[in-house]
Formats: sequence, structure tokens, C-alpha cells
Amino acid sequence: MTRSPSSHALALDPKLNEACKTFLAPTPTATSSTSPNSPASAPAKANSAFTIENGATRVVPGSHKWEPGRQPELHEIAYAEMEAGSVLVYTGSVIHGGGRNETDTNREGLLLHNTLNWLRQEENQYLTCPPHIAQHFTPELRDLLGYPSSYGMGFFSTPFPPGEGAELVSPEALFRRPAPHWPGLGSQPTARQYASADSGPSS
Ligand SMILES: O=C(O)CCC(=O)C(=O)O
Repeated sequence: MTRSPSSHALALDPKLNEACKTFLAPTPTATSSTSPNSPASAPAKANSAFTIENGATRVVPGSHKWEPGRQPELHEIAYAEMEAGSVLVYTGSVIHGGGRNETDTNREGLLLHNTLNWLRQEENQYLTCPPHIAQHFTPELRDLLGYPSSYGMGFFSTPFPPGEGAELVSPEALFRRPAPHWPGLGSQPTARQYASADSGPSS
């Protein structure tokens, strides 16, 4: 997202996001048989033509329902041959992979993997799109990257303003200040002190 601003439109595409939610959204409308087995779903956009020769994504349709360990026969493998600008949408639990490129030009693609917000991301979006960059993205895009406040998994502070709620420390503050002392181990700076440390580089 940082390196390719033109990827934002694809990430926010309502049709693709609806398709991903079908597999990922933890709502009663998600089908119970696919959600637990579908930790990721991905649109892959061809930025150049995908052909069998240049390694077009191989997919084994239906393999997300196979028993573990079953290997595909050659005739069960489909090739996502497509023109530049086309999009392939697949669930991460279907057997898939890029093929060998036997041409002398690159096969260019844009892969956007969506995953449940309590699972580790394939690309670390918090490092590739750190807060000083993500602040310029739309709220919708920040949500997709995993920035929305969740008090269950992956939180770095309370959902309350600095100084209110439990005393938690953001990673940014930890990088600029010595590690805090936790209760019983010595004095602990307040969230307000850390928040002011957050507002500028350390001296
Ligand atoms: O290179 C491709 O077309 C597929 C890449 C892939 O399998 C993945 O990143 O999940």
C-alpha cells in the first residue's frame, strides 16, 4: 500500500471485499463449513498477462474440501490464464501457487491477501505502512490493513484517551524510552507520560 498507491482502489473494491467477507467475516451470515477452514482469501490482479508459459497461478478447484494430504492429479489443476487487469479471487485454503516462468519477461501481479484480524498477516502491514504513512490513508483502508482498535487481539493501547483506562504503552513509546517497570517491579510511567513521549522524537 505504501509502495503502490494505485493498489488502494483494488483493496477497497466493494465487490472483492464482499467476496472476502463471505469467507472471513465472523458473522452469522458466513457459512460455517467454509469459514473455519478459510483463514485467508485473496484477489490476485494480473498486472501483465498471466499465461501457462509465464507461470499463471495454478489452482486446484474444490481442494479446500479435500481430506488432508490428498495430492492433485495433473488433470485437476486449473491455470488462471488472464489478460492484464483481470482478477482471480480464491480462498487461501484451496491448493494454489505460482508456476515456473519459462519466458524471458516477468509476470507481474498484485496480490492482496485478506485474513481474519486475529491471525498473523502474510506481509507485516504495520512495518510497510507505519502510522506516519497510514495516517494519510482513508479510514477504510486503515481498517483493512489491521489498524482498527481491537481490545481482543493485537492491541497496543487501551481504546481510551492517554491517561484514562489501564496503563498500557504503545510500541512507539517503547522504542524511544527505556522499558517500563511493571507493577511490583518498580515505578511505572503513566500513559500520559508515554503519550507525551510519543509526540516527538527522543532527545
Ligand atoms: O504467484 C502467484 O500467482 C500466486 C502466489 C501465491 O500463491 C500466493 O502468494 O499466495
